[in-house]
Amino acid sequence: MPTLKETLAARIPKFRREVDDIRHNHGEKVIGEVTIAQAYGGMRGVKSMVTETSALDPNEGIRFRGHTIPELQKALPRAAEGEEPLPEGLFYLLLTGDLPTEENVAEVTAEWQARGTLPEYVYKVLDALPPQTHPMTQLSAGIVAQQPESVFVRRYREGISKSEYWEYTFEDTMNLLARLPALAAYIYRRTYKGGKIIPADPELDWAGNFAHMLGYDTRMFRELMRLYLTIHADHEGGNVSAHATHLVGSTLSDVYYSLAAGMNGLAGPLHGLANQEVLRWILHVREELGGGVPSRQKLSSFVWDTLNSGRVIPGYGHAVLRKTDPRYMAEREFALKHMPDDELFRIVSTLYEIVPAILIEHGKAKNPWHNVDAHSGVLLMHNGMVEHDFYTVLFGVSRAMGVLSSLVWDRALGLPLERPKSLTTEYIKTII
Ligand code: AMX
Repeated sequence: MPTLKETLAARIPKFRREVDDIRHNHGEKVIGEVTIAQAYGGMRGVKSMVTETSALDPNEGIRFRGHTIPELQKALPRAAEGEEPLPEGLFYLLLTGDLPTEENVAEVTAEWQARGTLPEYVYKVLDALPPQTHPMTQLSAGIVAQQPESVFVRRYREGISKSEYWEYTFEDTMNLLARLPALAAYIYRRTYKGGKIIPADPELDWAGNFAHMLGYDTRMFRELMRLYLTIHADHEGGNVSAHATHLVGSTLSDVYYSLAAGMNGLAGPLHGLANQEVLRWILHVREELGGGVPSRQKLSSFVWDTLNSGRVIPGYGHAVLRKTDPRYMAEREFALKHMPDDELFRIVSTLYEIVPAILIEHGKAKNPWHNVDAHSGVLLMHNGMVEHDFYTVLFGVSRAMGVLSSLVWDRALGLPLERPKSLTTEYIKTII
């Protein structure tokens, strides 16, 4: 069986030729136009970059290399004890475009186990931060602190050909992904559990071992991590964490600098931090309505009160999606299977039934449907992980797989420094 790196090495020259041909022979073809509204408005919908690993359809949701989440739940290899896909399999798919076999996945698991030890000095860097430092700050610091490990930087200094860049970016990617669970678990343990490290279990898969190092040794939590880390991995190229990683990477900054940039973007409340905001709102709903599972009627008036006071309903709406997020549905199915009677899940479930109709009647949100963040928090709460500030770190560990797979391809295709043109309002006034 060819290794993951050999499979990639075989794919790259052919795809490089295809892309070179497209750029050379069709480079002048127009793929879109940009309006003043888009230039001021966060570049929404501007077609201006290429990302191979996944594509987001407004109605259907995410497809990873052409496959939907329900398809992958069936097609990706699973752990012996479980039913959820192994994230190593998704990583193999994102990187190569091929659905992996059990052996392909076992190779990634073994590689990540072998490379998974966090350098001692990273613990010291984290220990120098006050314990109340936000977990996302610690994640970013812990990633960038490992930058001296970069194989790419060492080889670049020695002088390598451009065609080899991807190989050392791949090595850095494998090392960093292998160590992320140990880093994230230490952040959790030092922030919330007195700093006692739980050593890795070499018998477990990447997500199962992560659950173990976090201190959650139940089958349900291992399964939750396998699902969670699979479905949050990628959301095409324009979202902030993907775009920031790609942008910084385009300067030939190594994966440590690039991923830290992506994680700094994920830390914003309009991006990865939304999941903790949603959970806060649901807990607030429960408290305000006197505890337990409030009736549909009570929840309905609470939702209207929130809207009438000029606030948004967290967990609903999306910049691109126009239907229920399939990641939400995967999480809902997990809850229905494992924790149907959980009180917070029942609140989420009632909101699932009543909020879209209310938002449609309210008439503002372009997408009245549920997004992924409406659900993830209650799954973690049910399993005893009550520290909301940590949730975005889990998102980050997963997202690293997608954005770093893309960075390997950026290097493989020799994509150039990113440098769009900005305009001044003075200039805009001259053209209106
Ligand atoms: N509740 C109430 N009003 C909403 C709404 C919601 N959930 N979602 C959108 N709207 C309102 C907007 O505030 C806006 O009002 P305005 O015209 O008075 O400014 C109007 O509907 C049009 O907005 P939009 O084009 O539908 O949304 P957007 O692309 O500008 O923003 C998003 C998308 C996700 C920020 C927005 O839907 C929102 O704030 N949702 C709630 C927060 C949330 O769930 N965030 C997580 C998003 C998922 C993720 O990326 N992690």
